[in-house]
Parts: sequence; structure tokens; C-alpha cells
Amino acid sequence: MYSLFSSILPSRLAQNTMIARPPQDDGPHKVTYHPAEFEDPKPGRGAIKPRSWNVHSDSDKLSLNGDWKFRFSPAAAVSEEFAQPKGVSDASWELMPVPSHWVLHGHGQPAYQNVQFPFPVDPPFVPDENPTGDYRLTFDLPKSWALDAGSTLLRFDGIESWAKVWLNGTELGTTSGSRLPTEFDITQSLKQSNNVLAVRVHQWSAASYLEDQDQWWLPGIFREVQILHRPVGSVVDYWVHSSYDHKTGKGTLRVDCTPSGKVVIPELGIDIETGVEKVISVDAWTAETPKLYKGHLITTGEKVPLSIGFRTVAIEDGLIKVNGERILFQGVNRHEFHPDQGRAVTEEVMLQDVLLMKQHNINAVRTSHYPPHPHFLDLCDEYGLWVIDECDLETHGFDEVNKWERNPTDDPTYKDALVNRVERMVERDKNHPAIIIWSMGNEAGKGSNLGHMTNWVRKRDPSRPIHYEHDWSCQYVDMYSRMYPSHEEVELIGQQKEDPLEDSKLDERRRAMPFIMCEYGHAMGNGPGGLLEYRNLFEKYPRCQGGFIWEWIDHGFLKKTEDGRPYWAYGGDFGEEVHDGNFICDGLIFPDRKPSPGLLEFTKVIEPVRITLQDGRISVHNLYNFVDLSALNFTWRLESDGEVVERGTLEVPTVKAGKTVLVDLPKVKDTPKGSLWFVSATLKSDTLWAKAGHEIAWGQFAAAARPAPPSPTRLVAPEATSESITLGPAEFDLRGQLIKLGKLDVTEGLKLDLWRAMTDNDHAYFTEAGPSNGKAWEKAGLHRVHHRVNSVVVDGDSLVVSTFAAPAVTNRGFDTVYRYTATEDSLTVDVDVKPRGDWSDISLPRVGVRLGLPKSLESVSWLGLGPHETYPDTRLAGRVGKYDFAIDEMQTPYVFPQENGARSDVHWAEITGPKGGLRVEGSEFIFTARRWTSNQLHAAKHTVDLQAGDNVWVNIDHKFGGIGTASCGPGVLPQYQLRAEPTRFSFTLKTL
Ligand code: IPT
Repeated sequence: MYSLFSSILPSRLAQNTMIARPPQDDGPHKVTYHPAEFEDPKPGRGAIKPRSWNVHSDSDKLSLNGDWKFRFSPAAAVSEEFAQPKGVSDASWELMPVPSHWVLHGHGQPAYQNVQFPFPVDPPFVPDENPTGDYRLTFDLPKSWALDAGSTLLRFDGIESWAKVWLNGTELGTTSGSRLPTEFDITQSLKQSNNVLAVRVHQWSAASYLEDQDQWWLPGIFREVQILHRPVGSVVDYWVHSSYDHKTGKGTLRVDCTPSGKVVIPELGIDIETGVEKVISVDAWTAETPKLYKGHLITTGEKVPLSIGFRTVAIEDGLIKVNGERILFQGVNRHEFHPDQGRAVTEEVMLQDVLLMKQHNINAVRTSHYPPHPHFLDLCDEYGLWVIDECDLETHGFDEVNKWERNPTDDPTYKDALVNRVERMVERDKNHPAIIIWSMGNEAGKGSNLGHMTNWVRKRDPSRPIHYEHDWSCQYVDMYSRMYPSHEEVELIGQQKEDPLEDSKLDERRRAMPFIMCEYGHAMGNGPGGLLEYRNLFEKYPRCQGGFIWEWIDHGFLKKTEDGRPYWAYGGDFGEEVHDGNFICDGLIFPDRKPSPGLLEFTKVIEPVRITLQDGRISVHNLYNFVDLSALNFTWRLESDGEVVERGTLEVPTVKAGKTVLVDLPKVKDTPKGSLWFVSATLKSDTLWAKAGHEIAWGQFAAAARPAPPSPTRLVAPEATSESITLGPAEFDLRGQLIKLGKLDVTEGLKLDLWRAMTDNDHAYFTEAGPSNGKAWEKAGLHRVHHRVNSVVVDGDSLVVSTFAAPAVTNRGFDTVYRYTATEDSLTVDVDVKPRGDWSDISLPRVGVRLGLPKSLESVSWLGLGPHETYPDTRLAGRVGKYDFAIDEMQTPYVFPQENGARSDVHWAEITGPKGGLRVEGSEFIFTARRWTSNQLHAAKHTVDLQAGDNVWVNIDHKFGGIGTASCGPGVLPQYQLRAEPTRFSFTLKTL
């Protein structure tokens, strides 16, 4: 029998000394392929035992960061000859920065898939097209390096996804676990000079099945590489055990170390042997009071700096407590991301994240979905953030294949890899007081390997509770955690009334557990809405201990159009065969780390001091867990129409954590009608993370009611000619369309507008969001409403234009009557909207009018909520004031264009240009101005698609439908759904 396959393959293979899947000759006509090394589900080989991050000691170290020689191959089957120190010419190889991702340096492209795997799901095998990067670096040791004494390690902090390493031609081993460290002992192969380090990295490996996080695939050596000298008698590993007894105010310190040595902490007068316990009065470490005691661990061979925080985390009475207090997570999920560097984030970027979080009242981080660069955790210790450290594990794509068939989480062949991963995380990060919970990973289904992981962790570190979300039976974990539950469900969970598990024992156990939302408030595009209502539940039910917004940052890569205009690129912009579009852009900050309105809203929702008016007095409620408010200054202002009338300092007595005080309102000369109190709590002095004067919290409340806008007097009557109708300053055509107001051309007359460019939340990608979503609106035709004029009637002083606004196909619509009245210099519009037909199946995006104005208009000022956009369920952070913005600055540049920029509770707004403009007066209307229509905004895919047109489009809305968080999570809460019902509203237009 003749087989072409067997006859040609061996000769082709013979050309390479190494191929991806080695063949084995199983007889005359058969070649069997064995999995390649990188298809071995086992952890790598050759590394030393995982140990605590210790790179700041006084022992010698050498950073190998910098430009390395690099050769790219589109497939794995390439000779390993390159690893030899001699006889290899790498002169023609290009340079690749380490750390970096090669797809961001000209080889291949980043690729984004959320859940789905970008290759056939057949673990542990990966595609033949397996991008492979060969790295070479020649280096010398500094002269001072004591080569002859002790040993030396080669440390990698992160390589995606699998690597094989050689030093001077000696193979050191292999590694996988992209976001985890690996150290090889290189003592035997290291020389003083001319060392040749060779690293082969494959993008895909058996480990890729464990790294299906919702992020870009970004291969390469993306964290630093270092050589660490380990002098004789240096620290092999150490563990600082530093607990705090809140009843006695004492800390207990014991530092375990191999080999033994001593521990010196001058501030505490501590000078003890390792392994010895010391009980001493200390200030506790908390996220609010990140007190670190600096000291050293000293062995005969090394001096290691210590930063010790005393704190105790425990689950007691069904609550997560730190130092005896129930804490509340006001957290975010943080991926590592930078719009140019991907996950090779610098220390500056890490600091920027921490500063931004602290400045925005955030108190917790879940390191979704892998251990971050260890420096980030140092910052969390120092600045004060509660951390859930999460293991590098996600197998979400198995959900797409017969519901978790062959999921590694339940596959014995992957057991060692999973345990190895959690071991490397815990060992690396165990000395951080900020880490109070270990998380086993994310979205990795269920299975026995979770049991093996948690058994290992529990044995090794009984001092921290364990988290994992996706096994709702909570079999292996210490807390009940969910992602994106509705408010309704959280309310039930708060009362321990959640649906029971089948297994009554597990059910009983889970029901007694504390509850957190490891993800909620999907911050994609405009939103998330409904955060306030979640906060109310956290305050109502002790069991509900807060959660973590999904997510911190939009992962948009900076790209440019052919003509050089920059924009943020997302899934599909790099030619991916399958992708998940802009689902990668769902953060509270934009890719350039500018805060989005969502972050401002979250900041306000979670502010640690609540300032409100209660029975005519100012109530100051301290929501911190541990500190009083003595670090804050309180000031007040009385404001009228956006101007400060009087101001002063508010004397607030000590308010202990959790307590409230009432303070009298300041005595002022007068409280003009419509005036407002504004009380602000700011930092008295500089902190590590913000300057004195930084605002922590504020409250705004009415000092005197605002009078209703006066009804216009001295009305003038309409005058009709055969060409037009004049009414005061307004001119209409004979079909009742406003065409001119004073000298201002109205390029498109007033029309009822019910549509908005769908937000990501309106798209409801992952959720059946019910009546308040864009699919329902499109089906109802709200984006293609026709306006038919039924009559134009002069009725006394009024011009009455009756219309029917309705989409094609259906017979339901809105009978809309515009009644215009005028004085010499103003035009008042009363709009009467009556739904025709049954609209009970949907809610509406908006109810208001739209008009077109000339493009020469440039800026907007208004009195109302601002400065940023506000919507019915995202308006807590808006403050009433007088604001001035250019029209272009009114737009929120969401990475994926969508409805944005509305300003609510507006009393008046002026839109002006060089030749005058328009003033709108009313009572609490919603104002939007932009240079494109809602339909153009809706059609745009990137910010650069939005081009200024011939008009400025102004929307004056009576009401807006809520935003919700249905891009992944619950839709708009009923109280924020806008229902079609008979509605009347009015406003007055004047020219300027
Ligand atoms: C959940 C994931 O845990 C997270 O990584 C991210 O994908 C987020 O959702 C959505 O942006 S999984 C989701 C399918 C519920």
C-alpha cells in the first residue's frame, strides 16, 4: 500500500532538527505525531521552588531589560540551533524590546476574543500556525559580581504563553503561566562575560487553554528579566506573619525565614530572631490607614527590606472582617493595560492607576484575572487598597463547546498545572498586607482541580479566605460571589433568601457566607446605570459586602487612520478571524486613562462621607470603616444661579467611623429664590495620593425653592402671509415649520424625537434586557419616525401645529401638537404628545424635540447639572452650576460612538457663535448639542467616523430613558424606564 503522507513527510521533517510535534516511525506506512513539548498540560520543568518576590535586597542583581535580538517565525516548527552560543549568526536579526509584546512591534497583530478561543478547542493541542519568537541576548556580568560565591538565578516575571530557555547552550527548562514568575538556577552555566541567553517563546501552548481571559492575546516576554545573585546565607524564602488584635490594639509579628536570621524594625524597637513571635502595640494596616512599618530581614548573606502591615482578616458571623470590622468593597477589576504597551505596563502606569483609584474613592481591586506585576501590589500596600489577588486561570471558552466539555478545571491531566499556578501566586505575593483574599481564577467552570488548588492554599496560608466565582455551590470557597446579579437578586441574597442549591448541606453552608459581587456595573460606554441602588443594598444588608466594577480601563489600542487621525482600536480592527468587537472597551477610564463620566458617578456613589440635608440641618455621615473625619476640612457655599453668594467654613465635630453628626446650617444674610447650599469635604493636608484641597465628598441641596418660570405676558399674535407665518421673533413656513428665530436660521424645525444612538447598554450584548433596549426600539422603528403635519391653525395668540409622528409599517405613533405663543422677543413652545396605539411593550429612549441650527454655532453655556453628562440613573455626580463648554467639549468620546453628552436639570441653556445664538429656558429640561445626528452617531464605529456636518443638532428633552448596565448585567430599573404616556412640556426660545 502506498501512502503519499508517509513517503514525503519524513524527508521534509529531516530538514529540521526540531519540529513542533515530533514524528515517530510506527511501521512502514505510518507516522504518528506526539504532542509537542508546549502541548504538555503539565507545568514547566527546571524552575526552582516558587518563593516570595524579593528583588529589593542588597544582593547583586542585573536587569536584562532592553533590546534583545529577535527572530519571528509564523509556526513552531523551527530549528532550535539558535540557542547555541556559537555558530549562530544573529547579525541580521532585528531588535525587540524586553519587556514587550511582539505583536505590538511589527510581527502579527493583537487579537481580541472574549469567551471564544481563537483556535479549535482540542486540548492540549494548539494550531500549527503557532507564532514563535526566538530571543537572544549576549551579556556580561558587572565586574563586582561575586561569581564564585553563592548561586545565581535567572528570573522571568511574565512570558506569554510558553517558553524554553537556554544559557550558554545549556537548556535550563521550560515555563508557562504567563502572568507568573519563573526562576532558573543558572549557577552552573553562568560566566563572567559573553553569556548567551536564548529564549524561545510560543504564542500558543497547552497553557493557552488556561488563559482565556477577556483581553487581547499578546505574546512575548512582557515583564522584566533579571539575574539575581544569591550570596551564601541569603534568603531562600521568607514570610512575614503580622496579625492585629483589634481588641487589644496589639500586633503579633513572626517572620519565618530560610535560613534563619534577624528582624529589625526600628520604629517598633524590634530586633528579634526570625521564627520568634513578638506581641507589640501597633497601628493597624487597613486600606484607609495603610500604616507600614519599615525594617529589615537580615541573614548572614543578605539584607531584605520589609514593609510590614499588621492586620487580620477573618470570616466571622458570616461577614468578611478586617481587624474586627465588616468591610465594604468599593472596588474595581483591574487588567494591566496601556494603549501602546499592552500588558507590559511600566511602574509609572501602575502608580497612575493607584493614584486615580485613590483619588476617586475606590478602596479595593480585584486583579482580574491574573496576578499583576508585583510592583502594583507594593503600591497597594503603600497607598491602601484591599486586594483580591487572582490566579492566572480562565477556561471560559469551554463554555462554548457542549457546556464545558473537557474543561481543564476538571481534567486530571491539568491538575498539576492548576496547583502549580496557585502555588506560584501565593508564594510570590504572600507578604503583601493589602492582599486579603486569594482568588482561584475566573470563569473556569467547575471541577475537582479547584478542590486541589484550594486544598493547597488552605494548608499553606490559612490566614486569608478563598474566592472563586464560577462554582455557585461554593463547595471549595469561603464566600459567595457572583457577577452581574440584578438588584432584585442581591436583595434576596442580602436576606439569605436566594434560591436554594440542590444539595442542602452546601446550601446551608453557602447561605451562611458573606456575599460579594466580583463583577458588577459593566462600565462599557455610557453608564453604568443603577450603581446607587446597588450601594443602597450594600448598606441595607450587612451580608452584601460590595463589589468590583467591571472594569477599570478600556483596552483600546492607539491606531491612526491613513490620513493620520488617531483613534482607539478594538476587536476586529486587527483582522481577527473571530472577535468580540468593542467588548474590550468597558472601563471606567478611557484608554489614555482619562476618567469617564462613569468613574465620576462611581466616585460620588461610593464617597466615604455623605453630606445631606436632614430636618433643616446638615448631616455628615462618616462611611469609613476605620477613620474619623479629622483629616477633612468642611466648607460651604451658598449659590444662586451658579454664582457664589456667600461662603464659609463649616465646623464639624469629630465624626467617628460609621457615625453621623448634625450641624446647623450657616447663618447667611439672605437665601435668594432657587439658591442652593453646597458643602464640600476636602483633604486638610497633602497625602501620598492627593494634594491638600482634594475633594473627597460633597453635598448640594436647596436653600430656597426655585420659582416656576414666569408665564410670558404681552403675547403677540401670529401674522400669516401667502409665504410664511410670523409670530413675534419667529418665522414659520406654511407647514408650520420654524425656519427663523430673530436673525438665527433654523435649518430644521422642531420635531418630536424619541430615538437615541444606542449605547452599549442599549445593545444589551449579553443580557435579555427586556423592554428598555435598543433591539426593541429598532423593532418599533423609533429610529425612522415620519412626521406628518395634519393642520396648521392660528388660534388666537397661538399658532398650533398638529402632527402625527410614527414609523412605517405600524399604525401606532404619537399625536403631537406644538402650540407656539410669542412675545416681542421670545417664542414659547408647548408640546403635547399623546401615544396612539399600544406602546406598553417597550419603554422609550427619550421624549423631546430636536432642531437643526447653523454650524457656525460654537459654544454652550447652561445652568443645570454638570459639568459632565448626566442621565436619569447616572446623575448623582452632577452638580447644579453654571457651565461654559465648546460644543465639541460637550461630547464624551466613547471608544464606540453612542448616545452621550446630555446635560440634565437644565434651567436655561445658550448656544452661541460669532453671529449670536439661541437661548432655551424651561424647567429642568435635558439639553444636548452636537454636530451630527443621532443616526450618524449610531452608525459610527470609531470616533474618527464622526464628522461635523452642516448643522448643529440641538435636543431639548423633557425626559430620558435610563441607561442601566445591560451590556452585561441587568437592564434599566423600572423607575428609570421611560414609558409612553400622554405628556406635555414647554420651553421658551430667545435669540441672542
Ligand atoms: C465576565 C468576565 O468575567 C469578564 O472577564 C468580562 O468578560 C466580563 O464578563 C464582561 O466584560 S463573563 C460574562 C460573560 C458574564
